[in-house]
Amino acid sequence: MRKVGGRAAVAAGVAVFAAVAVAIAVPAMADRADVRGLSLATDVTEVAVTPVPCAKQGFELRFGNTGANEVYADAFLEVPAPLELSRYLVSSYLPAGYTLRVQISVSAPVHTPPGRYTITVRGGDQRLALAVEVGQSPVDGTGNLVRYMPVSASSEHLPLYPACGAVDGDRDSAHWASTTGWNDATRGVFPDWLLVTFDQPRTLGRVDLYTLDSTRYPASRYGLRDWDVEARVGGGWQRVAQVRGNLAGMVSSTFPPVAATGLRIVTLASNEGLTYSRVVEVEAYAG
Ligand SMILES: [Ca+2]
Repeated sequence: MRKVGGRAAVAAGVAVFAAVAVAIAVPAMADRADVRGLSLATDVTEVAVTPVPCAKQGFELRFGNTGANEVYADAFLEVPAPLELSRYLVSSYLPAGYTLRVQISVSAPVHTPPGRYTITVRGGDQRLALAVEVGQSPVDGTGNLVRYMPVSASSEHLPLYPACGAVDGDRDSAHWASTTGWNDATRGVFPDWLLVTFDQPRTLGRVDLYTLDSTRYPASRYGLRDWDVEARVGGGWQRVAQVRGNLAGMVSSTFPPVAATGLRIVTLASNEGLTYSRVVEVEAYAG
């Protein structure tokens, strides 16, 4: 089980409240007085999870204070690996009678064993269990080797431009700014990188990169200009292709096939005065 420690409540009001609690001899629970009257609930009784990057799935946590006094309270969330949650701690001031609503996303990497898992949430003396049903991993039928694979980046401009948007199967630049493409978060700073990790060595011979290119945002202004394509071979990175001076929306790089455990796009310059790296989709094929 993943365990994530939370910070202790440190607000002065809590300290005073705790002192009162000790004075009236509530045994060994300094925050006991604060947690009475907390409530935990979710908007669904089960979360269905498809094990792919960027899948939009989760639940709403409702963390309430049904007591008569305001409190500072923590809710701790746990989920068994390899599942992941967008948050493991919800820490908030809760006025009397107030219910905080927080959206929690649930994700699982490709090849997570299908089946039932349980998310547990603890808040004060309350405990809640939420069932998660992980479905079968999808299979790509197009030969695209990076589809559904784990992806990360040097930085991400969140929430609208996550790295996983670059391998979600959507090449359409008209969908830009809706999580279907990656944009880094270090304006004016290069290089940036986008990394795909394979579950086993894959033979790579071609990489297609779709940079931002729409009527509103033409590649000649907003697209990537210079980048390297790198393959991880035998534990080290090899540059297998380089692109310079690009003005097009898509560039297909072909190279002698290599058995790779990873693919990395190292971005060196964009056409818009070196501001951001923008990748709508990356695809990789055997040849
Ligand atoms: Ca995409």
